[in-house]
Amino acid sequence: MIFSGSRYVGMSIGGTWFKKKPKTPNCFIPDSLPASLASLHFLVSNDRTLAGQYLPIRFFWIDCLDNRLAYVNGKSYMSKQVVDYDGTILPPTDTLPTYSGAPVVCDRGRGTERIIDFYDGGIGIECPDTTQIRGDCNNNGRPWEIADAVWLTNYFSGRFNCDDCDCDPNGDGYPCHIADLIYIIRVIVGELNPDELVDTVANYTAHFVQDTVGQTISITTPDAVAALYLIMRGNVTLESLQPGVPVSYTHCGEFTKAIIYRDHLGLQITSGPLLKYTGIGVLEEVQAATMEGIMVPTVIRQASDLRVRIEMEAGQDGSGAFQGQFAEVDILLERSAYELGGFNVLIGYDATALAFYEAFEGDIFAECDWEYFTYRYGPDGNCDTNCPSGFVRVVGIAETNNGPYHPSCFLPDSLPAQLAMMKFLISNDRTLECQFVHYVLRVTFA
Ligand SMILES: [Ca+2]
Ligand SMILES: [Ca+2]
Ligand SMILES: [Ca+2]
Repeated sequence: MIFSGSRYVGMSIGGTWFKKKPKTPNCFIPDSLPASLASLHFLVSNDRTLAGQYLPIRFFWIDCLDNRLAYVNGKSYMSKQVVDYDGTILPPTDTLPTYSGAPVVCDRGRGTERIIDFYDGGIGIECPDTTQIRGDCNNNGRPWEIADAVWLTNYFSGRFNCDDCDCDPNGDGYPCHIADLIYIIRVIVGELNPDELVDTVANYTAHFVQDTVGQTISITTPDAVAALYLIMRGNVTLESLQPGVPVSYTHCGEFTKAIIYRDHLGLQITSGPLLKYTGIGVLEEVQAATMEGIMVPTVIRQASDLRVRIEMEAGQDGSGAFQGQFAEVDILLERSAYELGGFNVLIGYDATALAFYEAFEGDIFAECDWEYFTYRYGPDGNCDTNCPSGFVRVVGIAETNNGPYHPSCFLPDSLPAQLAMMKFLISNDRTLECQFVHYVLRVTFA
């Protein structure tokens, strides 16, 4: 049955009525094929009974001159055969109208040859409105098929232009989560029993930090994560930094959608570097799942939140440090998206005005039970006049291999936190007197 039809005509040279600016084509066939002859735009009905159906769009013959290609010398070509959208060859008919190509009656015209293969196409409606049966993501009435896992994979890869997805194989009430994909895959391969509902969420949180300068994303998780789904705003290219665990991704509109998962080896994703990317993108959403198909809560932070400051101990408010006396300068952690494993800072100062005396552990050591602190001062490196005249290197490490003792935290509950404190003796050289003390006291990261 014909619901509607359309006719499209193109010519390489227009008729003589194109008076304004006669144009001639610069080629009659593009350098590479396939090439688009024309583009058809349709509005797809939102009738939900169409969900999951395929809507064919076919060539159609009303008379013998339909569906022809013309050669530049005027010769005209017509259909040899017609292949339908599902790959079947449509059997020729004797009469018009027909979907099956020009019938035999059309062979009478001179200068025509049957050499064209026509291939029909169409539009697949891939997005069911609702999923009634648990595990039946493609909504065809048969749950736990491989096709259901493929459907869900395609949903994550953004191959469907669908906002709606309410497929919830693991039954935790959060539809279309990466945990659902893991769950359905493991049910299909016989590793999980679909009768057991997942009615819980993991009791730990995976933290993600995007470093927009280094263009990396890292993960910190206290326990196992088997799979991740990430959405970045912006089209970026991604490379996995997790040994043996690949990333697959697609560009979907202005977003990049990525799945990080190694199915058959059961490799887990561990704390550390996760992804390297090129291009401009902002990590907007991460979903995480365990191997049991349980959802893991996630938190995203930007690495630009990391800030370390050398305190302006004197001079900023007009008060000066007294010459011949000690002054103390803090190294503060003002912002951090990371739990820290330690720090190693190299500080430069003017040794003609300041004599380094000693460095102390900052409050973070007491508050978090950090385990190692050291410092060293004096010449550092061979940079001669390019270097400051004084150096202090200050090192703190949260965890050392000292048996059952572990730090109680890697990041204090509140910031700023004091990482270290440096004590200087200020020269009593009177030529320094009344100078801007904060200039004399200038202490910088080297
Ligand atoms: Ca199904
Ligand atoms: Ca779910
Ligand atoms: Ca330890």
